[in-house]
Amino acid sequence: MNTPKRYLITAALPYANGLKHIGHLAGAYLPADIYVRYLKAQKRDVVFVCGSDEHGTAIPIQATKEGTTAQAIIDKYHPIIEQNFKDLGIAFDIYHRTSDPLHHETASDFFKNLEAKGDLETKTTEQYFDEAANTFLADRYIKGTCPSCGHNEAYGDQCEKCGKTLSPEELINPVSTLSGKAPIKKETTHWYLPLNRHEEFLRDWILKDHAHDWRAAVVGQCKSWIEGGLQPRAVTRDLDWGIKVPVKGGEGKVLYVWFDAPIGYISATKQWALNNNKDWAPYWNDKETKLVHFIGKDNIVFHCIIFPVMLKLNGHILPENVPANEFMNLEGDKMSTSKGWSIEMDDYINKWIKKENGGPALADSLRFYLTAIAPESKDSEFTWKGFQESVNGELVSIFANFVNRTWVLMHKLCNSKVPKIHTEFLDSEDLALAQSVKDTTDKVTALLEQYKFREAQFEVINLARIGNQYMQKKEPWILAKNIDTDPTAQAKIDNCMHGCLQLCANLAILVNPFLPFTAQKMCHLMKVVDRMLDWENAGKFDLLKVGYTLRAPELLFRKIEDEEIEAELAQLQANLKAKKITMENTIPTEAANTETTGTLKPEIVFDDFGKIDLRVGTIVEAKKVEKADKLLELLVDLGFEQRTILSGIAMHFKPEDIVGKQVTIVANLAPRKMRGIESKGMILMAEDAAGKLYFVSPSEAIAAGSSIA
Ligand code: B3M
Ligand code: ZN
Repeated sequence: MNTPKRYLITAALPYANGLKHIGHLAGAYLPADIYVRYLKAQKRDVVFVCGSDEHGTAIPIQATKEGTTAQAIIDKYHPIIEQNFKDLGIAFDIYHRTSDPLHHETASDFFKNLEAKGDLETKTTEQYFDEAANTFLADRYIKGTCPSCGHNEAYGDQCEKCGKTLSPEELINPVSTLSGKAPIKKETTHWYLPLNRHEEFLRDWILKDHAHDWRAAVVGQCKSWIEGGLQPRAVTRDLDWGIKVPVKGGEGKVLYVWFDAPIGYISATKQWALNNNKDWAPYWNDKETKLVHFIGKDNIVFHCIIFPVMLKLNGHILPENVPANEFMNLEGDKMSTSKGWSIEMDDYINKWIKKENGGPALADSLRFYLTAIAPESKDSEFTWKGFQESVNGELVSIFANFVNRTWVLMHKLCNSKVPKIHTEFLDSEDLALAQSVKDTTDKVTALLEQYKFREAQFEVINLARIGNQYMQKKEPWILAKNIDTDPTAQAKIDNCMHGCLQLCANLAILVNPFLPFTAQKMCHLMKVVDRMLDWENAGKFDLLKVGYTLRAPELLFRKIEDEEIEAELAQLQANLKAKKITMENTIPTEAANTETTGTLKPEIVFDDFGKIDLRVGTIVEAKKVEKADKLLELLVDLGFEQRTILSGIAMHFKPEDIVGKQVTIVANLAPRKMRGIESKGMILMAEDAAGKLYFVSPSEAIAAGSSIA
């Protein structure tokens, strides 16, 4: 493996339109930070850039919600997000912002250059225009019925119910969210990046060159984009918030946010260079730079297809890798700030870190669990119980316990000093311990180079586990009892404690990328300077000098208590309810009406309906599903059989209140497994405009299994 001359590491620029949650943290920022800390410990030349994404419709939309201006929104959230990252130990070299003049200039120049070289095309099309508001409508400003699932609050770019990507043209009965009126079509001219011209380049670069070193899911997504046929992508918008289109004919238009945002990585590097008296150019132009983008999977196409084409056209280097993560869910459901189902970084910091028994150790506790369940190859799930188990079972019982026992015993049995080695008494276990340190170092190094952070962290904890086993075998406390009778006892104690201390020093180095606050605290205990954490020291067994006095023991982590977890779970439910109420209160009346009276799903023929087998069922048993707050597990009698059906109604009904109820069942729905339980069928519910649920029941009790048609 050739060591690159320098590294430029980026983490996706978060929209400064609100607080960011721990799913974002786990998706891009934490893995990027681990990688960068590792590279810096390796003394590589590395710059880690990030910043706020302050353009796009997300910002003015939030401004409308909060009754303020777009500028006020970014000025509110940019500093909070920046501070949140700091408190969680995410150590960017610069946290820039795309509203900065330097960025406007950089993105403008970029656009002008492509335009001048003929790398962009213009095209005139008809787009939705709101006559009342006298403005073209960005995708997010148009709502209508989803052609795919019938949800009547789908946006012009996506249906949030079924997740389908849409274009405004696909919406049935579109309305403008600005005026509530149906928009008209009007001609407008835009600039396009003709991706179709670069298909061969993308095929070669991704599907050939990087088919094996990029994550399979990343290559897979790129492949389906390329094979689906690449189309020219509009890179300008009719909007007044953003970077003005800097060429003739661009009046009243701005650059598309996904055109300017990734250029933000370059502007951030420029600002970093200015701050540090360095040259930014080699980081983006020299082939010997290794560029790596850390992102979540929803950003893959922008970082692997669109931005690389832009980079190539503007004469820059291409990313060496884009280790995108899948999503992290929360307690059985997708994380979503707008729905109230999430844990904001800001909340976690206030509740856990900035509390009396909190402190930076609690930042590391979160970092630890998020890496332990990192969604590197598939979606994963954060649960508060899992957090507790992970912290108590591994950080406290294994890692902190080993360090603490070592410190306590060293003070008690070795006079608070690093004891010397008595070579004549070294045995195979002592040698094996030193070998484990070397082996773990090699493994962790290789895993980090391959972006396998989850496994790498596991290996570090495993080394502490090995330390515990070693100490358990050696039993220095038993040797201490025989010190008067056994002349070899002190020598054996010394050897054991010497080994444990050197192991601790190595643990500090290896854990540093993952748990930086802990590594600092360990340096403090060992009375060593940061330099000891240099990666080149890992694997060495003489890091702590014989005779050196060490500080008194201090606990590295505290246990997470049951009550704390219960409080968090209750809070989550409360947030969900609160959001639901505010959302209901903010839905405009017109939209609320369409929920109950308005638009229908696309027409179906009788045969479509005939495929559904609806039956009357009687609920005979109901209980909560463990770790899934929304689900009830029901046993439903259909006359000819009883079957298990899971239903997402736990927030609306108590199990004991619904036993005996007759309900409508979709009886021939393909079975689905959730939470390890197979659900066979679905219960139909009616929902009123306020979100209250009702069973659909026969008017009088009838035989279970009766069919409905
Ligand atoms: N702001 C979307 C997101 O936060 C977008 C990323 C920009 S990265 C250049 O997921
Ligand atoms: Zn839909």
